[in-house]
Amino acid sequence: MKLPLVFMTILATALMLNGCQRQKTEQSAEHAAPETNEPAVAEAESNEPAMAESSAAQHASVMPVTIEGLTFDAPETVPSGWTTIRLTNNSGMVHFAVVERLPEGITIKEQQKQAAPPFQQGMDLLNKGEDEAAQKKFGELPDWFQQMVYTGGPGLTSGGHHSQTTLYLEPGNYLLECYVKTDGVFHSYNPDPNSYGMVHAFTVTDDASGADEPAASIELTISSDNGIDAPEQVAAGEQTVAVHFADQTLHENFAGHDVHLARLDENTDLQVLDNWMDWRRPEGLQTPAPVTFLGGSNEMPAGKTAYFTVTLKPGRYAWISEVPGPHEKGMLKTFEVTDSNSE
Ligand SMILES: [Cu+2]
Repeated sequence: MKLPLVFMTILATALMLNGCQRQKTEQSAEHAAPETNEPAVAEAESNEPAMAESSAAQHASVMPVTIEGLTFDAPETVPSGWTTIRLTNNSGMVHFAVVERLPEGITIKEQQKQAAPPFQQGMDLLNKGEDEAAQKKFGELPDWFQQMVYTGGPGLTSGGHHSQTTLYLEPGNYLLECYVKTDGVFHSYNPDPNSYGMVHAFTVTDDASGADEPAASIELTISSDNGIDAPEQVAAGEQTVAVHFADQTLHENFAGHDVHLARLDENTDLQVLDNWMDWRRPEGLQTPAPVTFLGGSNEMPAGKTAYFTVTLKPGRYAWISEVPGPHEKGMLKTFEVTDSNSE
């Protein structure tokens, strides 16, 4: 995931964003092919946060993020502390919102002008099978790119669905980025140099929200050695999953591991899903997705924890990481959601 993040950086300044994003939306319609296998909005109830009651006792600081087309609509400033990002995906395709902390002096402009283009040009080469030239192109990424810190955020969320992820935000300058691809083009890259891709800049202020850390009903741990460790059976209904990042590492796709939730059906081919998680493949992270994604947590540094709240109906699901070969790494784990009344 890391590579495409760069794209977002450039987009940053809030005021500029609003103006630019509007242009971007119109333009993006061109490179956003309509999806054919995305679930209809009516089907989205499975991950609707029914949190009004459960969260009532706790104080939450909410950052609403709405996706229309290839545009994030989100606040430009949020207080620091525990922050609940509520993602509403009104588009017809799958997206995510990875939160990236920018290095000192770097803005959305640098991200879009210096990082997004090498990623896209490298991807164009990968699509042509020119792997060596692609690696060279990725080598053109600016030094500051290595200093961006990926700090979580809502995982892959299919069109017409909502997802909710809570994380602790320190004061600083950040981006939200989506680098899912459509027609081989990263959402965070806009071929028009005067417009931004799917990136949103925001500032976390010194003001502390004082929001509470959520209470988890399920514990999940991800690590390089043991992959994803989570319960194999989960009761239907609202669950808040604590996603613990025991460690972090750079995988072959220049990204760290993260955790996404997929709802499977009887036709799901797990090998197709496995391949889809590697953005370097022409078919990787390319819309439409082979499953319905319900959110999760993008990668975080070692020792961090995110909380992902979801309402589950009975069925078969998988936790999966956006890394090459997740099954082999223990980062594709299927599990069952059972009717809580039948137990
Ligand atoms: Cu996207």
